[in-house]
This record gives sequence, C-alpha cells and structure tokens, in this order.
Amino acid sequence: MPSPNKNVDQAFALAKERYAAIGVDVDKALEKLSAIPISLHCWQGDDVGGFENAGEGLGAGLAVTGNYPGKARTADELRKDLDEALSLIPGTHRLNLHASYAETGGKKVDRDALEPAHFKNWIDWAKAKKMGMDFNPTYFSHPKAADGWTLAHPDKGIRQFWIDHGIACRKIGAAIGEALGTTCVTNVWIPDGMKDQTVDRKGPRERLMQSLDAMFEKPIDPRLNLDAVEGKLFGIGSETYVVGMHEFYLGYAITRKKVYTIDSGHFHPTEVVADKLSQALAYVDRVLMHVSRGVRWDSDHVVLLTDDIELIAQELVRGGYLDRVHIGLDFFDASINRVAAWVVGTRSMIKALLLALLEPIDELRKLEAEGDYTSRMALLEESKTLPFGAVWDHYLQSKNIPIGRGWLDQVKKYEAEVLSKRG
Ligand code: RNT
Ligand code: ZN
Repeated sequence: MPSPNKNVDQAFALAKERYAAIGVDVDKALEKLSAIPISLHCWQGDDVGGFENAGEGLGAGLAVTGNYPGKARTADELRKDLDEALSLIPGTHRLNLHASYAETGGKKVDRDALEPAHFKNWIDWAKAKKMGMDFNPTYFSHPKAADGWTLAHPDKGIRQFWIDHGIACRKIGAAIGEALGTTCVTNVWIPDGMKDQTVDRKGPRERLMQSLDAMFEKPIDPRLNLDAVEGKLFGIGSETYVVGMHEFYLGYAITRKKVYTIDSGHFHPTEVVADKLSQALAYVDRVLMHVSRGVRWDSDHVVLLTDDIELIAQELVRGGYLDRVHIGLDFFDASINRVAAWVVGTRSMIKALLLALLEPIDELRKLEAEGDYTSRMALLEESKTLPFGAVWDHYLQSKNIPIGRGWLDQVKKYEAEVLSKRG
C-alpha cells in the first residue's frame, strides 16, 4: 500500500478552491464518480480467445493483432490478471463476460447447451469482490459460424442453433443477476453480412428479426436480466453489407423495449457518437455504451482520454443519463501488456467522467440560454487548464492506488513475476 503523499493533499486542497470559485463542488463530483461502474470486458485479457478450444479461428470480421507474451491461457489466469488490473483502477466495477469463457471441466458442451453452472467460478469470483457482471452470447469462433452467418443464416437448423444459444445465455444472464443481486445486461452482437454486392438485403434482415423475436419470446424479470442489441457498420469480410446495422437495431430496441447498444467504434469516423445518446434515449429506456477507439478500419483500439471519449462522458453527465446508460468497454490489443491495456482503457473512461463531473455546467447552461456564445466558448477553453490532475491524484490516493507511473511499475513487476513465465 503506498504511503500517502502530502503534496497530493496540498495540491488537492488548492484545486478544490479553484473549482469552488467557479461553482463546482469537487467532493460531490468524486462521490458521484465512485458510484459509476464500468463493465470490464474479459476478452482484452486473452485476445478474445475464450476457453473452448473449438479449433476455430476468431472469424466474424474481428481481428486481434500482436503477439505480446503472457496472455492468459486459463480462466484462473484470466481472473488473476483481472485482479491485478482491478487493483489499479479506482472504484467498484463490473465484469463483462462472453459465453465462450465457460468452464465446462474438460467436457464438450456446445453453445446451445450452456448453463449457469458453467459460469459458477466467474460468479463466485465476482461475488467475492462485490462486483456485478454482464454477459454476451458468442456468435463467432464456432464451426456453425464459420461462414460468417448466425441468426440470419439461410439454413433454418443453424438459425435455430443460434436462437437456442441466445436463449441459454439469457437464462445465464438471469442467474448471474440473481446470484449477484444486480441486473445483468446480456448483449447480442452477430457478425452476419456480406463481403460484396448483395442483391437480397431484405431477406436476411427479416430472418434476423424473426430469430431475435424467437430468442426473446420468453419474458425474463428485468431486475435480473436485460437484453441489449448491438449493430455495426462493417467487419472484415462484411464490408458491403451488414445485416444488423444501427437503424435495424434502433428500430428493434424501440419496438421490443430492448437496451440499444452503441459501440463508439462502429460508426463512420466523422460521425459524433456522443450525439447519438440524447437521440436514442428519447425513444429507448436504456443504452449500453461499448466504449472503444476506432482507428481507420479498426474499431477496437485501447480507449484513451481523447475528445470523443470526453464528449461521451459529458453527454452522460450533462444529460443526466448516468442511471440509464450502462458503460462497458470493448477493445482488444495483443501488441502491448494486456493488463496495462485494461488499466489505461478503464482509467481513461473514469478520467473522462471525472472531467465531465467537474464542469461548471450551471454557468455554461446559463450562458448558452442567454445567447452568450462567446463566454461559453471561452469558459469551455478555460476549464481545460483547471487543476484536474490534482483531483485525479487525490482520488487515486483515497483508494490506495499509487499515483503517477506507480501503477505501471506494479504492472511491470507483475509481468516479470507472472506473465513472462507463461509459455
Ligand atoms: C464486435 C462488437 C462486439 C465484440 C465483442 C467481443 O464488433 O463490438 O461487441 O467486440 O462481443
Ligand atoms: Zn462492441
């Protein structure tokens, strides 16, 4: 445990005064911040591998590049790595698990036969840490998804298999919600699409709608499990046509009362993803954010404190949406230390939320309403040089997390002692 640093306390006291002078209550902001859970995606820890050993590649238009040593090979290793990352992330967060991370005790259990028991170790782990969990059916890395088609597959039998997988996963989600006492969000994303000119764009979409309806037919107590649907712009191999794009799922979420998932890497690079929140939330009750960083064709770079992430956090705070939006992460980088990737990505999101909570929002709103756009612009620029770093350091110190690059030293030590010993 790091010893408290007096400079941090002094800098914090001064920072608090600066913020108070513009009408911002720092303690209140920190209290709010520490109550916002971020759902950490298990798949950053092993390059979306999972533990089924199905012998299938990832497929589905997803690609993880890099071969940094030390990736988790078992669920125990993955949990250990998550423990390490979580020890360096302030706040109480959640785990976002994919169905392909089932532990079946060496027995082959196909995706349509998965049960809550296959996730017992994960649930026990989360319970011991007082964490909630979210869940995802896995519509890739499987022989029945090898051609890139699942819920919209032309073959009825294959569609049914994937419907049954979805049904199994909703039951698992409900069991997770029940066991942990906090609602599990089960997010459906499928890869279905075509590489090139598609003449029947309608048929697959009708099939997808029917499959989803069949999968969601049986109601589940919304306190235990909520269903979410996630669209995409394109994937590798589905550049021309994606069955489930945004309009499809927005319509679906509105008409079926589902959670609408917005992955920040799934839009045209010049679109402002944050601006979708107040539009979608005008019609759906809840949104699941998959926070990611798109770079050219890739939608899954490690989240950093970039303008677009700041704007997402600002919209969540300014719009009062924090209790209607579930925040999850979705990135995977195999070219750097995977634990560090979790730490940097999650902390970047938390920093963005803190910056948003420290905005002099009352004053900004007033200026805007009065039409004083000059002052609005000037104040927004001024807030960029406020002593945010002092507040962040204090927050870390209050949670017994080393400040500055201390976290990196700890990750490097973990790499030397644990990760580098993995074959
Ligand atoms: C894919 C989607 C989806 C996946 C995870 C692994 O483009 O973003 O959320 O990243 O299910
Ligand atoms: Zn996503």
